[in-house]
Amino acid sequence: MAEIKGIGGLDQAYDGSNLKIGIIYARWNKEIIDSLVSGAIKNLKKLNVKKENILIESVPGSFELPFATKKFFNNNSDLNAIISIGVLIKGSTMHFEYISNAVTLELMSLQKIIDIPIIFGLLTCLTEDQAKIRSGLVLPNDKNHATHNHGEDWGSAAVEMAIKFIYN
Ligand code: DLZ
Repeated sequence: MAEIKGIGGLDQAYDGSNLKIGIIYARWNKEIIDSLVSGAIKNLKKLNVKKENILIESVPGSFELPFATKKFFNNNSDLNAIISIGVLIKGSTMHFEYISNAVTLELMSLQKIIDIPIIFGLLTCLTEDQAKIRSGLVLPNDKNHATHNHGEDWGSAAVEMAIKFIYN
């Protein structure tokens, strides 16, 4: 069985009680998205980010994430980090290849423009099962398959990045 890797333990204890974190997610592949967003919120709260300091917005699909992440920050410039979440699943056209690459590069370079960390919450999967396994969902035909919710790691990464590089 293939191992699903995650962030593992954090390198130190983090207290996110002074942080304001944004989550922006694309609504395609909703079941998987919901699990990832819940995972991110779970770990933000675990690291003491207050509920009222977690701002959440959605967009139709992953293609919209770079533009919307920038506007989200412009409208909430006190955010210390933003987690941009989308789930792209390869279909029978070239959509997946174009969007995966474009969104990744745009989010990467957007960090330099808005000058806060953007946590890369884009799953780029070849099958829906791959995406489910990486969002902590149980596969209907393989209940014993190991899963890992990457959303939880993204929540932790947002707090670590914000504390180390923004709020200190
Ligand atoms: C059109 C499309 C397709 C085929 N697949 C996905 C997907 O797997 N994940 C996702 O987040 N969005 C998908 N979209 C929607 C596009 O990202 C975008 O929302 C629309 O093309 C409108 O700009």
